[in-house]
Amino acid sequence: MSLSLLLLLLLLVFSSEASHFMGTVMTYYPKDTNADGSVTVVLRYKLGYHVSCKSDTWSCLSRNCGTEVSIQQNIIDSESDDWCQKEGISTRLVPNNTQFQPLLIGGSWVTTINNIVSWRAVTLVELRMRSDTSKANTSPQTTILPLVRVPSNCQRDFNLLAFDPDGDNVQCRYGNTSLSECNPCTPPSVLNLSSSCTLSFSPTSSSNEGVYAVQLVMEDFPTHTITLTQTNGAQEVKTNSDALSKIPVQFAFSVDPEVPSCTEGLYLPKFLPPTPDNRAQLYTPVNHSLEILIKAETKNTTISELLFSGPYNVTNTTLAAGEYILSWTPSQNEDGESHPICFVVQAISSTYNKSTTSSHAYS
Ligand SMILES: *[C@@H]1O[C@H](CO)[C@@H](O)[C@H](O)[C@H]1NC(C)=O
Ligand SMILES: *[C@@H]1O[C@H](CO)[C@@H](O)[C@H](O)[C@H]1NC(C)=O
Ligand SMILES: *[C@@H]1O[C@H](CO)[C@@H](O)[C@H](O)[C@H]1NC(C)=O
Ligand SMILES: *[C@@H]1O[C@H](CO)[C@@H](O)[C@H](O)[C@H]1NC(C)=O
Ligand SMILES: *[C@@H]1O[C@H](CO)[C@@H](O)[C@H](O)[C@H]1NC(C)=O
Ligand SMILES: *[C@@H]1O[C@H](CO)[C@@H](O)[C@H](O)[C@H]1NC(C)=O
Ligand SMILES: CC(=O)N[C@H]1CO[C@H](CO)[C@@H](O)[C@@H]1O
Ligand SMILES: CC(=O)N[C@H]1CO[C@H](CO)[C@@H](O)[C@@H]1O
Repeated sequence: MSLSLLLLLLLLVFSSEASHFMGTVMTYYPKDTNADGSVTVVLRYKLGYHVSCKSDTWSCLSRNCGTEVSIQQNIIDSESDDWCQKEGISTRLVPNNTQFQPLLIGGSWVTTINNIVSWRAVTLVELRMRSDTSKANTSPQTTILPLVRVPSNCQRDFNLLAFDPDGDNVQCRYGNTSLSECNPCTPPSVLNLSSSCTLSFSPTSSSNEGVYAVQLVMEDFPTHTITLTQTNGAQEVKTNSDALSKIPVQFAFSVDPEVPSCTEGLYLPKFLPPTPDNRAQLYTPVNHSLEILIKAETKNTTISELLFSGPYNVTNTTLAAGEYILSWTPSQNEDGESHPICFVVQAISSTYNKSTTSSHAYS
């Protein structure tokens, strides 16, 4: 393979210095509700950037996001010359359980192919007490890599991680420009989205190759009618067609040059046992390390690396080409929580310079 040619190809795609944003995801977990009605909530977000990680912080759309008790940002993983992804963990104390909306605004996306002007993402944090669980609502849990790839000639379905700790029904839709959920929200022409959070790509002509911005909104719907109760006693009924919270799921999607074969295991990596199934749920007690063994093979390309997104402190170990271990040890303050992890294995060849296949797992 030729690294210089590969870099050239990428430089053509990402031409502008200032255009570096490669998406975001935010999820939240409520912690304690205090005697005075104030609530502690942990917001976790991912920020994706082209080449190297930058610093950006979320602001507040609805002005009642409370006070930030602690904040930390750490780099999760990066792919040389392509992307870097950070995780931010912001613990906030809000005076009551009224809804609030964290907002992320900034400069340019890494691509302008679908006419995105600048980045914008909004989360709706719902913390009112649910009648079914007697707890504050938790958002859907998901994560994604900053850059997802597909060869232009291959049919692929991407089943995004979509898990809800409250047992709610999780649905996806594209962001809506009139709701100011992105700026603007133009969906990529090359993808079809199902409400169950599957993105389908159909083979397309090479003229559609390039990097697209995908700006989704993920929402949780109760499976039956529930009541939400505010600190001051006010109540609201939510049926199974009312979204409770909403989170942004934004990433770059690259339609790459075609491969000679779309069969997994030839040019595109194929996962082998004991790699966990997509959307598998794994369990580990606090202070015990969870190890995910990943194996993949290709016949006509060389596996180059494992790329992942998940909580900071997930570590990867390379056992051999195509054999990796991801490990993660949850801490005491993550007890009882679910955290999303996703990964892809990437391969390189002289005829087809880059390819990925993806899978996802939970813990
Ligand atoms: C909740 O707190 C916000 C300030 O953060 C305040 O504006 C609002 O009136 C309070 N709501 C209730 C129901 O107490
Ligand atoms: C976007 O939101 C507006 C305002 O709520 C609504 O009227 C419209 O139907 C939504 N568009 C889509 C595509 O859902
Ligand atoms: C999306 O779905 C429509 C209708 O099923 C189909 O005609 C179209 O080719 C699909 N587009 C993509 C990019 O998969
Ligand atoms: C986990 O480890 C921490 C620090 O070592 C300790 O304080 C805590 O009690 C441990 N929790 C459990 C459930 O073992
Ligand atoms: C893949 O490589 C094998 C040899 O390992 C070769 O026989 C086969 O033709 C190649 N397949 C394609 C689609 O190029
Ligand atoms: C990462 O692990 C270190 C050492 O176990 C711990 O002190 C730190 O709090 C962890 N950070 C996060 C964000 O989980
Ligand atoms: C699809 C693609 O860009 N292929 C290029 C990969 O690199 C080789 C050189 O090693 C080029 O010849 C291919 O065109
Ligand atoms: C984020 C992380 O831990 N990445 C490491 C994965 O493994 C490769 C090879 O062992 C390292 O180079 C990365 O730093």
